[in-house]
Amino acid sequence: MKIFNIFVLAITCFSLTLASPIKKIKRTISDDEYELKHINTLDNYLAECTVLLRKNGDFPLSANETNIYLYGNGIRKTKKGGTGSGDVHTHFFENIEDAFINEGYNILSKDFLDEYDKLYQETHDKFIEDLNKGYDSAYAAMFGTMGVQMEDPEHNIPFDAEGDVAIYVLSRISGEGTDRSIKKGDVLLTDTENRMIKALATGYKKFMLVLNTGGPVDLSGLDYVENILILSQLGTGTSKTLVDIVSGTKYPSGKLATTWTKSEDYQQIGNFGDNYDTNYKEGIYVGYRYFDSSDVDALFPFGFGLGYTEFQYNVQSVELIGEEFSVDVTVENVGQYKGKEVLQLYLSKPNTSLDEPYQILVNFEKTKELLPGATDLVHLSFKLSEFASYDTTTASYILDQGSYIVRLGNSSKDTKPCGQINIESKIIVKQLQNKMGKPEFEDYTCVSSKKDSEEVLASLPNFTLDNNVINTIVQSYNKTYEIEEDVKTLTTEEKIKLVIGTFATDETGREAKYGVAGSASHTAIVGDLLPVVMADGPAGLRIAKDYFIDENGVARTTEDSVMAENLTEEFKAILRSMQPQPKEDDPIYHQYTTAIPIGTAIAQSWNREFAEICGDIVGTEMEMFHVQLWLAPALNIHRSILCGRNFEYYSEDPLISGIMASSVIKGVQKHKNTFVTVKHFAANNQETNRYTSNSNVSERALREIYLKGFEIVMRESKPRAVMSSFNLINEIHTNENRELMNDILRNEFDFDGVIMTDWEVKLGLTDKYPISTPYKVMKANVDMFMPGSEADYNNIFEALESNVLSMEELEINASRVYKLAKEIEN
Ligand SMILES: *[C@@H]1O[C@H](CO)[C@@H](O)[C@H](O)[C@H]1NC(C)=O
Ligand SMILES: *[C@@H]1O[C@H](CO)[C@@H](O)[C@H](O)[C@H]1NC(C)=O
Ligand SMILES: *[C@@H]1O[C@H](CO)[C@@H](O)[C@H](O)[C@H]1NC(C)=O
Ligand SMILES: *[C@@H]1O[C@H](CO)[C@@H](O)[C@H](O)[C@H]1NC(C)=O
Ligand SMILES: *[C@@H]1O[C@H](CO)[C@@H](O)[C@H](O)[C@H]1NC(C)=O
Ligand SMILES: *[C@@H]1O[C@H](CO)[C@@H](O)[C@H](O)[C@H]1NC(C)=O
Ligand SMILES: *[C@@H]1O[C@H](CO)[C@@H](O)[C@H](O)[C@H]1NC(C)=O
Ligand SMILES: *[C@H]1O[C@H](CO)[C@@H](O)[C@H](O)[C@H]1NC(C)=O
Repeated sequence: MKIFNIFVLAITCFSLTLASPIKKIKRTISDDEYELKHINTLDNYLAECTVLLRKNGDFPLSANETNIYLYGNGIRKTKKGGTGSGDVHTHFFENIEDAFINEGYNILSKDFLDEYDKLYQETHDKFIEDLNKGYDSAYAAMFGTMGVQMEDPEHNIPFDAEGDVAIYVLSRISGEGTDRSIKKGDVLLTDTENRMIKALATGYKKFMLVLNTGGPVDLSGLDYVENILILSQLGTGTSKTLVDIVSGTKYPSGKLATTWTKSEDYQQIGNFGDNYDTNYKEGIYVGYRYFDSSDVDALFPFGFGLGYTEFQYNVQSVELIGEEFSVDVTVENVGQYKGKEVLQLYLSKPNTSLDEPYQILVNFEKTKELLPGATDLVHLSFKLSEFASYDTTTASYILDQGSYIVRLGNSSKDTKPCGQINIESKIIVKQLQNKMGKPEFEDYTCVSSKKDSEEVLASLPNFTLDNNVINTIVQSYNKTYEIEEDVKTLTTEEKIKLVIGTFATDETGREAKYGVAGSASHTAIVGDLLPVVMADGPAGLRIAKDYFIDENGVARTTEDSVMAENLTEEFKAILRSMQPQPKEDDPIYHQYTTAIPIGTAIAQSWNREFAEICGDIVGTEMEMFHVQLWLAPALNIHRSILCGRNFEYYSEDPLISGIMASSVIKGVQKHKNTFVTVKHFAANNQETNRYTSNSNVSERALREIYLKGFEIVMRESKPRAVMSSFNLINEIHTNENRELMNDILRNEFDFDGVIMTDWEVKLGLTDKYPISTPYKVMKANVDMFMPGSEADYNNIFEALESNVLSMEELEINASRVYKLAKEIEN
């Protein structure tokens, strides 16, 4: 039953991605200036995304150390990013071995690498065969195998156990559709990896372990490894960046945006990945909020990262003006190498009436590049009201009476008080209404045993907040929406078409004609409106790399879907045979795009300017290829390290997530006619059962952790579209939840753009929760049901006929889509 339904839906989806554009630039592989330009721009920054976890001074290498041994699954199969909709087509990607060779290194471990390749190929062939067994159609296999990862094979391939310099690159990949797991070959090292790393670390004069992964692996028990670098997955420039760091041309200056520690030390207070219900019992104790409060010693804490050099910092002055606290700090490079340091400001709130974590991040700044001996002055500030706590009993954001300690540090484990603010009586910052329902459990609470000594407190600058500087905001929920006059003149058919994605209605792909090969969908072509073309991200702009123009003038991709990557040749051939193929003399055009770093790596740079540059590159390529709406960035929270899609997301902390996403958005939206769709709104923190999963979460945790980043983004960068998530929250589909979409998103966060569902929300077949229904989604004030189908059209039509949905309601939602499309035309 399930398989059958997937089959039907898959066809809609598939035909969409195949048929495509026309009024486009025809590119050949030689038109690569834009790519080279983008690669060079990124090259100046990529090392800032890498995090040096341990160092003993052996790296960077000196110029004469050019003979090196390279080991590990990441040397030839280097990962530039994750799988799924985040995978982009770039044509300049090189693996780590080639990057070292290009920079003049002599690789001494080729025999090993050749043997490993053979083993990998055999293992992979068998993996593909086993994986596809049991599927009776190519479509079912395509969906069923999505994101499933092959475990790295154990082996006994001989290697040189002694030498001068060895680098071991360990890769892991994950992606949409499947979560990671705590097993060897994923979060844990395989026996072979452990054995080889130990031998190399002890047998070589210099050894570095490099992690080419999208998220944490468990590094406990590797105490003998003295140089560890998180290279992460940096897109097109991944491999060259490693070579530049090893040679000293560049230096690492990233810091963790998510805690890396022993797998069993991550909090498991709530559950993860269960069939239907995921209970966020840990409440607000996500990431460092948990580690810092419960005094669990993380191996590598949030905000941690070394450089080749060392820094010292000294507070120059602190002040409280109105409700804004600020601190000026000098940072001096006291080491031997160039570097950049990131300073972080945290706030400890009093637990007068609400339980509070030990501290929360309130701002951060990165220094400019500092030569040895050089100094920079860094200014950090924050407004108290932006970090008020949500009190569910009064449905308000409050700053409680008590003493607030501001801490400055270079990681969440290494913070020192730099100021104290007293609030003499409770302040209600914002009066809201509770909107999101209530789970059956009470959130976990935790009282930290850490205490600041009386001596330290007495020596701190001490301020008292004047309560009058914060005026209580009373939120109203009565925002009204306008209907575009032009929309009223459309036919009912046209209005409905505007609120669903454009599905191919006939074999020539008439409706899809104006899309771009490999794009995700576009808005309806009604009247004189041009379609708004949508394409995936977030690791760059994802469109087809090759296409030809068919006899109807439709651009069609010739390539296999990336989702077909792990199908048997037999299944692949079936899919290919259903796809139009070019005639012999049809020219093939290319649309390569630049792969930017994964979201987590962008966050690790702690560099707003760099995040904006990433967005700028995407925006430039969107303009070039006539894509108007990027289905990114994605800013869900790293609730568990196991979420298969974490690499697309930024952090376990909502502030850095919101700030990084805002910077990316500014970069994209400064281009003409290019806009973003922030996703997945909200509390979408696992891939297992993603269509049926219900996130049971308290209103406080939702607001302080899971909605916070979106709130920041709405305020800072005005994204033009939002995509809802697959999951339910407290048993209601996010896309059918009017409280979430209308009351919170449109009223509280003042969002005026288009809201769309994620693709194929109807795959949510379950006995427990009903699937999303197009007309209910519309009623919740979501504007587009994606990717749309004839059945969706009929569902809305019938709701209108039976007056379950009014024409006015439809017109309001259609107006927003209409407005966006109209803007693009002009
Ligand atoms: C490499 O050069 C350094 C000086 O930069 C020198 O101390 C070292 O002995 C040289 N090593 C080799 C292997 O030649
Ligand atoms: C196919 O399998 C490989 C090896 O496990 C994996 O890296 C890749 O992500 C898979 N591709 C897809 C689309 O799932
Ligand atoms: C606040 O912390 C103290 C210990 O420092 C604890 O006894 C008290 O229960 C906490 N109050 C709340 C509301 O969590
Ligand atoms: C962080 O700062 C402290 C001083 O507060 C210093 O002792 C420590 O070495 C620094 N750590 C890093 C990783 O720079
Ligand atoms: C800071 O000021 C508050 C309010 O004036 C006072 O209660 C507190 O004792 C002072 N703390 C220190 C350490 O001076
Ligand atoms: C909306 O509600 C607020 C109070 O919540 C009220 O002041 C305002 O007049 C209302 N606006 C409309 C258009 O009803
Ligand atoms: C999830 O929360 C709902 C209430 O919103 C409750 O009915 C349901 O039992 C909860 N699920 C679990 C597993 O606790
Ligand atoms: C559209 O928006 C209006 C106004 O918020 C809302 O009442 C309605 O339910 C939405 N749905 C449709 C189909 O118009």
